[in-house]
Amino acid sequence: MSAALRDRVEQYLSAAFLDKEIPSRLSSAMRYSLLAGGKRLRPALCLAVARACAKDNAEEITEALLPFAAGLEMIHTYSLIHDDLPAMDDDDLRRGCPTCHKAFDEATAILAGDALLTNAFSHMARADAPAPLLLEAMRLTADAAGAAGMVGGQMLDLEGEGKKLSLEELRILNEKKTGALLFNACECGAVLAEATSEQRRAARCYGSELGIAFQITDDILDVVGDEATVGKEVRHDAESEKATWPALLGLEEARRQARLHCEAAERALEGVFSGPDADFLRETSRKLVNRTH
Ligand code: GRG
Repeated sequence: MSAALRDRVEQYLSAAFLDKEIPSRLSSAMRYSLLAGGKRLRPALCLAVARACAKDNAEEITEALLPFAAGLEMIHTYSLIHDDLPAMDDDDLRRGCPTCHKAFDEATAILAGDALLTNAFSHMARADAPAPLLLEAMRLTADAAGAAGMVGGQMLDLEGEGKKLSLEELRILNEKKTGALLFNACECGAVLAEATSEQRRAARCYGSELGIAFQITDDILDVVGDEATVGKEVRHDAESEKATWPALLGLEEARRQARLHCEAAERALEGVFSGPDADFLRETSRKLVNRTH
C-alpha cells in the first residue's frame, strides 16, 4: 500500500513545473530538489489518514487529494532548500547529492524555494474536496508552515545556536520546526476526508508524537551516523553548538525518549483507526525511529 501511494505522489510530482512559462533554470532547480529521492513522508501521512477515515472510499479519496498531498511535499522541499543555504545551515549535501545552491547557485536556490512554496498552494487548491474543508486545510497548512510554525521554529533554531536551551524550549522549537508540517499533514488528511472530531484529534496527536520521535532520531543520527548513509553532513549540530536531544539527555535517554514518543503515536491511533492504512501509520512511526538516514 505505502509503496503504491508513494509512486502516485512521485508520478504527480514528476509532471509538475514543466510549464514552458517557467524560466528553464528555475524549473530545473525546482525539479532537481523536488525529484531528488525524498521519502514523501508528509504526503503519505496525509493520504493514509484520509484513507483511514474514508474507509470504503479509499481509492477515490486518494485520487481527489493527490494535488493537496503533493503541495505538502513542495512546501517541505522549499524548506530543505532554504535550510541548506549558507545563511542558514550551510550544507553541501542533501540526500547524498549536492544541495540546490551547490548544484545551481544561491540566488537560484532562493527563488526555487520561493516558487515551490508559492506554487504549492496552487496545487493544493486543485484537490477535489468541499470548498470549506479545502479552505480550512489550506489555512492550517499556511499556519503550520508560517511564522508561528516551521519558519518560527527555524528562527528559534538560529537564535538557539551557542545557547543552553532547556528541554521545554527544545521541545517547543522542534514542535514548530519539524513537528508542525508533520502533524499538519495528518490533521489535513482528516479534515479533507470529513473526519469526526475524535478522528481529527487522534490524527493530530499521532502526527505530533511522530514529529518529536522523528526529530530526536534526526539529532541522534547527526551524532552516530556517517555521511554516506545519512546522505548529508553529520556532526553539524555540535559544530554549530545547537541544543539537541542527545546533547541535553545523553544518547541512551534520547533513544528511550524516541521510542516512548513512537509508542505514544501508536497509542493515539488505538480504537480510532483500523485496517491497512492504520497499519501503515504504525509501521511508519516504527521505521522512522529505527531509520539510518
Ligand atoms: C528554512 C523556513 C525554513 C525552515 C527549515 C525543515 C527545516 C526547517 C529544517 C530542516 C532541518 C532538519 C534536518 C530537520 C529535521 C527534520 C527534517 C525536516 C528532516 C528531513 O525530512 P525528511 O527525512 O526528508 O522527511 P526527505 O529527504 O525524506 O524528504
